[in-house]
Amino acid sequence: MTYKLPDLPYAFDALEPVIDTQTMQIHHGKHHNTYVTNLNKAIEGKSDLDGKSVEALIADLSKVPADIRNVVRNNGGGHANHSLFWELMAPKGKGGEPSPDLKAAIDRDLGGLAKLKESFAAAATGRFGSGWAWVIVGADGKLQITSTPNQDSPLMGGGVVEKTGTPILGLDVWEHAYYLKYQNRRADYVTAWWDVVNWKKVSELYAKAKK
Ligand code: MN3
Repeated sequence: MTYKLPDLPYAFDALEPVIDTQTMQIHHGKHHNTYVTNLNKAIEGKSDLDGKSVEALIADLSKVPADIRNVVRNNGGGHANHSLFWELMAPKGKGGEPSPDLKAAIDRDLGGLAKLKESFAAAATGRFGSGWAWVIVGADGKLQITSTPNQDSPLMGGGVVEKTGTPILGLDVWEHAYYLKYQNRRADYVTAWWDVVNWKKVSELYAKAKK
């Protein structure tokens, strides 16, 4: 099986003015595509890994042969993270609101939506260098905020990441995700990003993950 670059669920300019067209084109067509290409190259001829979804592949890296483990960690992580990221966004005004169920969980576990945004921003701006900020559903069914370096995913078990769980919201804080428009102002990008969050999708992911 080979992994494929998914189409964006909207046009390249659909997230303007929060995320500019050129950033979306380069981010999807070059950066994400490179992760897919490198992942396919790495697993070529490894029949043991055949047919695994990228999420299953990265969830247990101990099953990946040692000589390609880091390549799969970086590029499989990159493919999984970006495939999710595109789905988590929608044009301004189209993303809806958290479902009543998700809203209740946010209130219960994270102190409400305003506090979630504050803690998430702290995770996103506090991540030194490149990485991601996340809201995950932990093994106990509770929401948690975390961040990962590089292309690590909260799906990576076995002590690879600080907190393992199912990601339901994630923000790419690599410079390639925002530099053309925001330059060094990562905090402004994080604040603006809430306008394009697809809460309908986040709510769906929460409903699936909490089971
Ligand atoms: Mn990226």
